[in-house]
Amino acid sequence: MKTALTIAGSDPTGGAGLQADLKVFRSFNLHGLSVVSAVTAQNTLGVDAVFPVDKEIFEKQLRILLSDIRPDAVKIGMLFSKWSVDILAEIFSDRTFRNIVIDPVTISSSGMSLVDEGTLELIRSALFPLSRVITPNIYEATVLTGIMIDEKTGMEEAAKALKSMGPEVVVITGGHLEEKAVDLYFDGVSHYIEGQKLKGEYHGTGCAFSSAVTALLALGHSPLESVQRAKEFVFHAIKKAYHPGSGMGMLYL
Ligand code: PXL
Repeated sequence: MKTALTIAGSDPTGGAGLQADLKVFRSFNLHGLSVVSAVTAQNTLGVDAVFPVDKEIFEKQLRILLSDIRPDAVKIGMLFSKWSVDILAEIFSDRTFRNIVIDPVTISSSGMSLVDEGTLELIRSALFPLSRVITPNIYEATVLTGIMIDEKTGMEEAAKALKSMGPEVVVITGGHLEEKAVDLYFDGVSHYIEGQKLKGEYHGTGCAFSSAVTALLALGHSPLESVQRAKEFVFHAIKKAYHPGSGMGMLYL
């Protein structure tokens, strides 16, 4: 069985973070591995608190796991602390891990910051060059590039700037054009991936998308095919979403 690793925060609701990633990996028939970077306290109404794990706990989990199992793909989600980026940069610096997907998480849907000051900049400079695919949403792409994204031209300009930071492929999610959901896949050439827009507020769509891309890369698909299929997976997961709490809906993963 192929394996995929998520390095991410814990979300007790199971809607985002490593719990969601593991469910997605299982949906694609992979064995999921997980290393926790931070523990959040949250419910479907929002994130209440973020507790990064100690440096030693983070590093030990990774080194012991990787000394035994070599994942076919790795997803990097929420990393709160700058030192966690340094540890990952060192571990992955030998470039023997090709399928690294980075979801540059910044804030929760409810507006809580999920990164310490300076962490995102460090992810950009130290981890983007080691990655195969990065999956910022429009907001994250704006923060990372300083480019205002209001329409297609802004999205392409930001994608070019992000690609120059080192990843093989940039996917900017969450665009809207004429009532359609439009993501931009950029590997030097732009491919627009259109989908139907669905109403409602759902938790963890970014996590589910990036972990589905990771799963599909682990299975040997090309980045473009992985992104197209991941988008379809999330669309169906949203269509079958449900509400276990009084706040945001949970995807059917
Ligand atoms: O969706 C971003 C995200 C990632 N990781 C964790 C989260 C959230 C959003 O709440 O809680 C652990």
